[in-house]
Amino acid sequence: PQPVRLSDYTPPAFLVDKVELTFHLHPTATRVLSKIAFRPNPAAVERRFFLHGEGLDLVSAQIDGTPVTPDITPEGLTCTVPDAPFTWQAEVRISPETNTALEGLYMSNGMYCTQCEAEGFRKITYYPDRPDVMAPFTVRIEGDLPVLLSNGNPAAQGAGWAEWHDPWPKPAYLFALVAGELVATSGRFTTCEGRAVDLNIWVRPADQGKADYALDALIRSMKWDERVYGRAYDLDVFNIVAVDDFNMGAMENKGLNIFNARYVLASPETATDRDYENIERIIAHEYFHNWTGNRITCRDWFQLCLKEGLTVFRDQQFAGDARSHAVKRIEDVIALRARQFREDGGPLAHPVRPESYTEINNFYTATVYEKGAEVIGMLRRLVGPEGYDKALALYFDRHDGEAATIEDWLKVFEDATGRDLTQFKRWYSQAGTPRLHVTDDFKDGTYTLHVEQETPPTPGQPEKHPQVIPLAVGLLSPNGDEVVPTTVLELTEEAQNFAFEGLGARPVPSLLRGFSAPVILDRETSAEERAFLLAHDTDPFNKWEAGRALARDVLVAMLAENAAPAPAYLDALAAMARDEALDPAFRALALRLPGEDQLAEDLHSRGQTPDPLAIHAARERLKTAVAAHLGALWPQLYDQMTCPGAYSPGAADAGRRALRLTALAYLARLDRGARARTHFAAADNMTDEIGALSALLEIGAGRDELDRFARRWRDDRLVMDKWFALQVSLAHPETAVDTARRLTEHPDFNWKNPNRFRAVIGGLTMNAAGFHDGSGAGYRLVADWLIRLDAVNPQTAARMSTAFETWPRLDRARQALIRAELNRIAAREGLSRDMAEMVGRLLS
Ligand code: DPP
Ligand code: ZN
Repeated sequence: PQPVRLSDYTPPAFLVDKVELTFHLHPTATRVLSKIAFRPNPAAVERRFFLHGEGLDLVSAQIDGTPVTPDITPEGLTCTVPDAPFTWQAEVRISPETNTALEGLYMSNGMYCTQCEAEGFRKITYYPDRPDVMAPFTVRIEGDLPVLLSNGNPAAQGAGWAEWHDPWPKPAYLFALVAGELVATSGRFTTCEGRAVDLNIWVRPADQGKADYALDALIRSMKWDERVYGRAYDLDVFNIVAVDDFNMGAMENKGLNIFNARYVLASPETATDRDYENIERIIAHEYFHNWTGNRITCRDWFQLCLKEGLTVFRDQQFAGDARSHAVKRIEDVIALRARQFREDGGPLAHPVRPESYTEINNFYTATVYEKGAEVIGMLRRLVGPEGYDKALALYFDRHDGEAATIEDWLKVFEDATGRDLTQFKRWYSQAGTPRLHVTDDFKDGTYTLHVEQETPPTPGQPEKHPQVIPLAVGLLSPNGDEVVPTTVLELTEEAQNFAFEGLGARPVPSLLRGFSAPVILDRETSAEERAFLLAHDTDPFNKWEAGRALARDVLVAMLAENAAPAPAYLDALAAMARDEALDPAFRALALRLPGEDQLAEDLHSRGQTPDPLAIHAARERLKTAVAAHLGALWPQLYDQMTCPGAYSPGAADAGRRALRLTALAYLARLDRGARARTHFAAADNMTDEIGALSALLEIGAGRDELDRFARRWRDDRLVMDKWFALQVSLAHPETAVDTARRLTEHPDFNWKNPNRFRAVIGGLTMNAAGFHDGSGAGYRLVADWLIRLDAVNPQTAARMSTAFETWPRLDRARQALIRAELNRIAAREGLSRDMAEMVGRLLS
């Protein structure tokens, strides 16, 4: 298939004024009747009538009531039409039950549901399936199921049928339909505009009672968007449905969000603090899309970051307000580095706004989402919070009801603030993570920072140009006082100097505060300076960053010289862990060592070839040394960090549990898991249960506990996903591949369920040392399963192929092993477009 290019965009030939759909549901023979009012688009450059359609069985078609016989291809149909408004009618037949790709209309455990973003609607009926064609939809569903849902407001219903009307013009990717035996957790919300909205979270009867937290998160999201962005909800009902088989996290269909069940269902016994946090974040994310995505949508899929970057930025703001901004920022940056920096540094690097794709599903990436959000954070920092608010108000005002572009978005900022964003726009077109090289000097009371920026070449982009980089800086005096509070320096050139005058002594710089730009900071500095910043920095992000850099340097030295961990680091860590002025959640984060994959990346960026097994071994040694050095502190923290009263998933208690379980994990290295076993046996919530089990698995224990866990949770799919994932991801490197293989033979390994597949196969790819086993057995197992899954669910299979994106940084032998597996996949007959594009990019 030919790639689609941004530069080839042309406006649609026909616009749609109205869509009426009727569904006669049947597992293998659903009939879909469509009646669509088309009119020629005055802005069109050509007049060809083309409707997308894939895998549809066309029963009949009419134009203005007269039967027609269109020309049908695998991608859609064409037909001669009047050069004036006309009505298209068609009947197609589809088979939801055999739709294993989980795109279009499919069935999940007897329930009908849909996923149309990006291009799934064309698997439901013939339609101009592109986001710049927006229309109001009326939907009638006929089916022998108690709950029948679609977008918009309920219009009428009776036994075995229901009608829905969505007055807001929308692109087809926001269409949704659900039919099943479902029960609702309901609430009501009155908007600031006085609209009473019925809220329902629909789950299977067996999951009743597990949607209270999701409902609470939804109400808080609605309030927050009114208060912070002035955006109110615009329909009389808001429905959310939890589905077991789902390729992604969730989907923002207008008025009918569909969620992967793992991001809706929670009870203290079955969900961890992390699950609660994810539910809160994703409920908010999908709700916020109602304005940033639905009311204002994307002109074409190249503009995906327009809705996703902005909506991630908004959900991050929301979560920071609901919890702790400092802790949230640190967690977001850990994730950004782990996923986006990794992507940006490898063969899959692409700009936040890509310029071509073969399969758009392959571009729902960390770069589009997370780097897209960072770009908005930088914009806000550059124009200030008030400038940002003015620009956003103008954006909603000017583009409501439209399908917009990144150019529209930036123009709004230029018009609202008067700032020229020509150079800033490079953040959308240039791939790769910029590196900042910083040196400094001090003379006659003047401290000068010399900053150079450089972005390495990425596929298709050999040459890079300087970007606008907001560099937030503070200066500390040698006694620890802040002498220059946070100041934002604006880098625009390849090399620039910034002087600070009138200082009494050489200051210690705190650079890139709050991680003010998604860049890699290179600066030679001493362990003493890092320890100083860990102790004194007033910027919580940089305080954490100093500790992380110290840990990384210690690990790099341990790897190079087989050295013992530097005592200065261990002492600094102990002081921090003991500091009761610090938030427990922050302390837990600071006690977490950099991940193995992160260390591999750090070594690679220093020009070394990482050895995954050596990294694992060094990190284990450091953990044991930290455990021993801070010895008596662990039982103290364990005793202090209890949470009196009933379980609450709020940030305060979750932070205490995180610190307590960190202490428990270190303690397990000293008492061979004795305390962890007691803790597991006494646990009355899933956070404690998983925390204790992880602590045991990490030291090679926990067999009995795993068995007990399985007996207890056998019937709970989401909890059992944890059981599958944990034992693979925490397996000893030598047994990881065998553990994964054994679990694929488990009777409950339902590999067509994306969550279960990700638990086992994804769990293996997350066990860095196990996955990269020198024999290549890990690569082979993952490739075997990707081939198998690709035949039934290309989207999820292609997504997981990113596990191989780090091959260029590995040693020759591993490179050859991975390339052989990728070539083996590439040579398969009948490979999906999704997977073919991914392996092609990975190998290029
Ligand atoms: N648009 C969805 C989301 O990011 C993904 N399909 O929320
Ligand atoms: Zn989204």
